[in-house]
Amino acid sequence: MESYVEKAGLNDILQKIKSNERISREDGIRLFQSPHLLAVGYLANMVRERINGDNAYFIYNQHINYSNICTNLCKFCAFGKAKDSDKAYEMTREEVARKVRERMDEPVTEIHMVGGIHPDLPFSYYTDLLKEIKMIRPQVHIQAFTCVEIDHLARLAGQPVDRTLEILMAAGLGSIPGGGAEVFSPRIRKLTCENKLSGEGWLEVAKTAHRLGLKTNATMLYGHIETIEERIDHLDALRQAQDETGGFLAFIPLAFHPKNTQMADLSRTSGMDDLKNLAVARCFLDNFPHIKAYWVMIGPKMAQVALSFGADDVDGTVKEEIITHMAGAETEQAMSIDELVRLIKEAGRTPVQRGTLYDVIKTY
Ligand code: V47
Repeated sequence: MESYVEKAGLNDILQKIKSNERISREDGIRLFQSPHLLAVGYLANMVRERINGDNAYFIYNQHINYSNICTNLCKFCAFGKAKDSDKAYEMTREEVARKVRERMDEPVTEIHMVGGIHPDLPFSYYTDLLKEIKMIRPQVHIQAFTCVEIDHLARLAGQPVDRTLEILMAAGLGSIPGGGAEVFSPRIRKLTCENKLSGEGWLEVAKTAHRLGLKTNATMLYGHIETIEERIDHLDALRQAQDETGGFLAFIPLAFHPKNTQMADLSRTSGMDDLKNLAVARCFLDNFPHIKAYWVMIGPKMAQVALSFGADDVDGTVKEEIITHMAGAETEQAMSIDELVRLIKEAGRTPVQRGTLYDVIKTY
């Protein structure tokens, strides 16, 4: 394999990775440009193995999207709707409570809850949702509200972000998911999501959360109009932020789904690109503990293969995923523990059911 890496012209990067030396921006660009997928995967696999051994993680989670009403209306998004759209919805506290109660007989350990930037729900709506969920299911970890929503909630609360987060934590917030990062590049944001919080703003919210002891994830939406350089700049900004705070848990590359979006003329991502994004991220983000292959977006088969290309996590049971399915995902809505365990075992890894903070619940 190492002679193949050498033939692929990546020997210098192999040597850096072997000696645990950080790879540069230019190295990252070369990895993205290389047509030698197996060579890039070999490097990523080395890093994965060093950090996570044989473990491959999954979680028993439930997704709740409390509202799709959004003032940002990003061009890549099929989920967000204007308030007056006939497809707009907004759950009451009782409706969210019903969703939680419906699954009380299942061993859900995490509720993943995100929505849009709603024009007029008050701050109390959000704290009430957290409190309600915790009242019904006190042990559950609530991973909710992207950094973009948190910035919006701070404006609603009329408080700085750190104080807002403290209020949300007191109401039951356990950690923050990785959405809303998209691509930090101002060029991409202007072309695809000009109303959205800036990349710097997103990073500032994440770092503020970390300073308060809240863990967060990070994502990158790839496969639309971004360049390789813009991808690496995004990863570089995340790597620098992680050097500062150490508060990121996982990085999740999100494969762009064009259907029903304002960018519907673009194609879906290729298998090559899906694996490359995971593998390059694993090599570049040497300070991120976990790289997640989100099976909902790339399909369970690709997520399985991804476990040999740098990923050590496949997300979880999910159920009722809306954001990707509105944009044309053909994957199922849910996977069972048995299916996830089989997928991971077949890939030669040890399935580990985890809590949100990667505490081990059960090793299979
Ligand atoms: O922020 C929107 C992206 C994100 C599309 O933290 C799209 O563990 C693809 O962030 N095609 C929400 N992606 C999902 C998300 C997430 C999912 C699973 C786990 C975690 C985690 C985070 O989905 C949005 C946006 O970046 N998105 N539209 C689309 N058409």
